[in-house]
Order: sequence, then structure tokens, then C-alpha cells
Amino acid sequence: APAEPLEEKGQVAPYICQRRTPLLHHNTALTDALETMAEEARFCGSDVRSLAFSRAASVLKSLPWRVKRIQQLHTVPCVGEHSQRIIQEMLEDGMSAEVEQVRQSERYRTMKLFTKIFGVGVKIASQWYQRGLRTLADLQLHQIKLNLEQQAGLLHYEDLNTPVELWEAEAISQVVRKAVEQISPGATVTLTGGFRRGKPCGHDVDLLITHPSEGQEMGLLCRVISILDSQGFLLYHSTHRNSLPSLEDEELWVSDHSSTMDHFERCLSIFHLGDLAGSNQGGAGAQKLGASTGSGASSLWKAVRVDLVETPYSQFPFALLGWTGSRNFERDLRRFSKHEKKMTLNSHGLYHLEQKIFLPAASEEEIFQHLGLEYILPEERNA
Ligand code: DCP
Ligand code: MG
Repeated sequence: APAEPLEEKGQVAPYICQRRTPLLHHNTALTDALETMAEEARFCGSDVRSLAFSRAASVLKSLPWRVKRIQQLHTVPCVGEHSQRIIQEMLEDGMSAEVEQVRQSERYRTMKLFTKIFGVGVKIASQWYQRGLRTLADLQLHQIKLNLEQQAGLLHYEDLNTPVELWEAEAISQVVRKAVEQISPGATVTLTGGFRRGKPCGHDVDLLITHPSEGQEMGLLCRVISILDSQGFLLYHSTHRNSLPSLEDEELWVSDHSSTMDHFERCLSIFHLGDLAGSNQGGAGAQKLGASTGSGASSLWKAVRVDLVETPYSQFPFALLGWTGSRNFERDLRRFSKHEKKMTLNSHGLYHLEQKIFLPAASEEEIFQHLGLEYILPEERNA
């Protein structure tokens, strides 16, 4: 029999940001099961439990070998008792009865259905479930009040839950780039989020807008939105005018929310991506074929969620690092910074809490250097 892979005996680092986590890995069946458990825990409001399953899934994604026996995990961090039980079931029976039970449960299925509406989180979905609602039609039947975001989410439910492909993300980036260049030559648009990590598809398109002359980016997002809107590209948009606070204000860096804060101007939008069938009829302004709610298979256009963020150039590397994800990777980067380095990291900067100084950076590589971490490529951040 072939010897056990050497890697198996190697140490697995405890923080996600110390590990390389590729998109394609060797333990997909196990991580799918654990992620279902993490999602179920989140639906129950048990964030701690959810995080534990999520961390276990993340560590399995980073292993360069396939787990065949539970004993192989004894030296691997972050795999708790409950996760081990699930893994053992999977290894022995090829499936886990507990996970299957979750997947088939009415609560899990309903929560999944509702939280897939843009603008609906666990809290609201949970309230609806408790009121006895089970289908999207029930929302109308019970005359549930929806805000504008949720109304748009419901209207475009099918499209918004159809994966966005890379070429679609690139087409949208190009449309935004054109609008940006029209207003402010030299300004840049960067595709980030899952696509930057090499994912072939995603649930939305995350774009960062900046300008190499500091200050030139101010007001850019607002004007871009108005151009895109006038061109008929926006089905929905809402801008969060977060006035950028002074980063010199120490409170920002010591508060509980300091590491999750994101004060950039940000626009949540739904794009009208036209001409999917290569037809030139009407372009962006084309009417959707088929039913007026949702989208028929014959549609020539598609609704796509797009997040636009405006950032000052000096903060761009931090914003890029913060928006590239994955969420698990980000969470551990911040945890590592705080607990191992006494620093606060967020999408605006890096602050040393004891020396009370900012650590500027011109690239993501420099941020990793400040933290004493080996550089991890975006493609290796798929935790
Ligand atoms: N992010 C953040 N703060 C927010 C929103 C997002 O720090 N308020 C970060 C974490 C995410 C990244 O930005 O990893 C992009 O968010 P998405 O939800 O779009 O996640 P992904 O792009 O990784 O996934 P998907 O491919 O499903 O879009
Ligand atoms: Mg995304």
C-alpha cells in the first residue's frame, strides 16, 4: 500500500490566514455536510455553533489530501466533537443521517427559501416561519410588508439566485469602467469578491472604485450611479452614504466593531444585464420576455446583484484585502491581527493598538508583511 502522504504528518496552522485554501480541494463531500450544519446553526441564531462547523469545513478545504479515516484528523485543529461525529458518519456510511435530516426539515428548507430573497436575513425569515409562512406566495397571501430592497429581491428572485458567471461579471465591470472613465479619467474599477479568488461563478459582483490622486474619488460613485441609471442599467439601487470618519479617531480602532467597520460609500444595486442571447434588440433597455414576475427561461436579459464601493487610494489595498474574502478568511485575518499582533485590521487600514500608530501599505503583500504572515494569493483564500 502507498505510504501516507507526508503532508498528513505536517502541522496545520490554527488560523485560516496562515493556510492556503484552494477553490478545488479533496474533501468536498465532507465540507458540504459541515457547511449545511453551519447554515442550519445560523438559521437557529447559534452563531458560535455555526462558526465551529464553518471553521471545521475551512480546515478540511486546506488539506492537500483526502480524509479517509477520522484518526487522520487528530492533529488537525478546529475540528470539534460534533464535526468529528458528522465526518465519521460520512466516512462510514457515505452520508450523514443528521445532515440529511436537516436538509429535509421544513424549517431549514423554508429558511433557505426566504433568506435567498435579497434583503432578507435570518431574523426576518425566522419571524415569517414562526407566523406559519412557507412559500414565496405566502408572503403575498399574508400581505407581508416588504421594504424596497426586499420587493426588488422578490421580483427578481429567480435571476438573483441563478449564479453570476465570470463573463457576466466582466461585462458588468466593463460597463462600470466606461461610466467611471467618462467622469474621471484615470479612475479604476477592480473586480473583487469571489471572482478575484478564481471562482467561476458567484452570487453577486463586487467592484471597487478608486482614483490614484487621493481625493479625486470623492463623489465618483454617486455620479457613476446616475450615469448607469440614465443608461437604463439599474433595476434597483440604494446608496449608503457613509461619511468617511477621520481614521485618527482612536475610538474607531478600539471599539468592538472596529474590525468589521466599513465606512466607504457603497451602493447595493441590481443590474439589468442585457443582450444575453446575443440579440441587439434594445440592448440594455430591452423588455423581459415571459412572466413579469421573475424571469422566464426565454429572457434575453438577466438581473444581477452588484455591489459598488468607492475608496480613497491610500486605503485601497486594505479595501481590496477586505473585499476579496472569503468571509472565513477575513474573519481570521482580523482575529489573528487582534490576538496575535495587537493590531486592528479593517477595510480602511491597520492600526497598532499599543504603539498607537497606523501601518500604511501600498499593496496587499505589505499588509501581510506588517502582520508577519506569508503572502496568501487571492486564489488561496477560498476558506
Ligand atoms: N465583505 C465585507 N463586508 C461587507 C460585505 C462583504 O467585508 N459588508 C467582504 C467579505 C466577502 C467579500 O467582501 O468575502 C465579498 O462579499 P460577498 O458576499 O459577495 O462574498 P463572495 O464574493 O466571497 O461570494 P459570492 O461568490 O457568493 O459573491
Ligand atoms: Mg461576491
